[in-house]
Amino acid sequence: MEQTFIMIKPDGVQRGLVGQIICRFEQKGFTLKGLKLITVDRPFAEQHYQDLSAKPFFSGLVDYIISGPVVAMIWEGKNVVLTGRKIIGATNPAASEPGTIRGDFAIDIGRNIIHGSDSVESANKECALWFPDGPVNWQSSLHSWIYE
Ligand code: RTP
Repeated sequence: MEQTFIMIKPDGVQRGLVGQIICRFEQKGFTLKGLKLITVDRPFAEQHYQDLSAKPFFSGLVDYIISGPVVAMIWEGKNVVLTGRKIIGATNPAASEPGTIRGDFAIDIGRNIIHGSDSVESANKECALWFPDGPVNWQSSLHSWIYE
């Protein structure tokens, strides 16, 4: 089953949105396979965002991500990478639809409260980077009530 990496950024944690964000993924039917509250250092944040290292906003983005604890998660489910991105909404909250996490809770692109992997390939890389010991191996008893 597909997995994705989701991170509640420092602003989401500071604003007390952790519960509401987790709730949206749970309500959809996805399964939580990894969860930790962690403050990362600059080299780790630079590694996570290495594909964006040439962007003008890169150092501000890294400052933002290391500014406080983040909630790192692995979520599992059918099409969870793409559906997770839809639940999160567009990168710029100004363009995010109401009903999405960024559309409901954020205003500025540089304070958009959550990250979600943008492809299965990035998801696998990011899950391995943040959870080197792998996901928690458990099977939800709801499986047959969610999938036909
Ligand atoms: P994320 O990686 O955080 O899920 O966001 P994303 O795929 O939707 O967007 P991406 O292009 O990968 O950008 C990563 C994060 O960088 C910040 N950003 N700032 N100032 C700017 O123009 C700008 N553009 C992007 C955002 O926090 C974005 O989520």
